[in-house]
Amino acid sequence: QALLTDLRRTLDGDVTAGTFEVYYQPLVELGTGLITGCEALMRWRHTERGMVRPDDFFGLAETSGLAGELDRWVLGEALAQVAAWEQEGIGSIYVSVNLGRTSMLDPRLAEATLQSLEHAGVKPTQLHLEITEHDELPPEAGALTLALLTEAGVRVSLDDFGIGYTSLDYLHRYPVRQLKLDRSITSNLQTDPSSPLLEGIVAMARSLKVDVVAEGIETEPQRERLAGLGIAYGQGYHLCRPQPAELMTDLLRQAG
Ligand code: G
Ligand code: G
Ligand code: MN
Ligand code: NA
Repeated sequence: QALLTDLRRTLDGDVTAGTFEVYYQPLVELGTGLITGCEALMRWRHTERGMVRPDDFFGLAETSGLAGELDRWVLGEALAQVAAWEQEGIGSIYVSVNLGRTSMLDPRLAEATLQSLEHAGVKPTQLHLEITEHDELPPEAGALTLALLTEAGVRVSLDDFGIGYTSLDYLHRYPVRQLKLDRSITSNLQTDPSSPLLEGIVAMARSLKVDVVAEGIETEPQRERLAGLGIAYGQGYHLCRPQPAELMTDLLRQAG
């Protein structure tokens, strides 16, 4: 398949096939507007097709065995970026990196991640790893790895919370420190003025001592409602779109 060949070539550094980039989207404290972290989102600039989004190549990467390498590349990039921001003194923020299915199953993930942190000179507390529900993931997959990483100070974030079947199960399987409410929950706010579900999630998160991030905030009324419900953090186009690293750096300079 042509796309797979190009993916491989890009990974091997063949720029005639394409290049990978990391975009950054801030995680914002809803009460103050302060940027507390940034999510690293992979982009593939394909020579002929232009910008290809992860949804259009990550599936292929997972089935062809390239996904682990992609995740590791993003991790290295993101940690180097955080180290550069730290060095410039423009804020002590964390970076949130998505883990795919392959990475969750990788027995060397803990070791490799700690090595990357050390190599970049970044404190483990400045790294969040976003995990999400995957089909047929063995119940113990990643549990030991994530426990080891948590022990070292890395934080685990449960992505796409509220749409899967096993979200609640994941909460006790893994040492989760942060819940990211799926953006469908945020968009339902518009049509559903009462929010017993959200109130319940906030109460649960409080008793579990995990932070809550609302994803997909696209309007000011949504931001206000979510903040009013006691949700501390948010992410979404209304707060800030995913940005190339240089633009993110400018934003952080202005904010600081
Ligand atoms: O950035 P965008 O909204 O197009 O991302 C689409 C999906 O791709 C999201 O579910 C996101 O979590 C995922 N994604 C983005 N970057 C990475 C990455 O580096 N690794 C993995 N595994 N998934 C990613
Ligand atoms: O699955 P995950 O939560 O990692 O997905 C992140 C994806 O959500 C990224 O592709 C990002 O581009 C997208 N995204 C971020 N903010 C918004 C938003 O406000 N609205 C929509 N529709 N997508 C968003
Ligand atoms: Mn995510
Ligand atoms: Na999500």
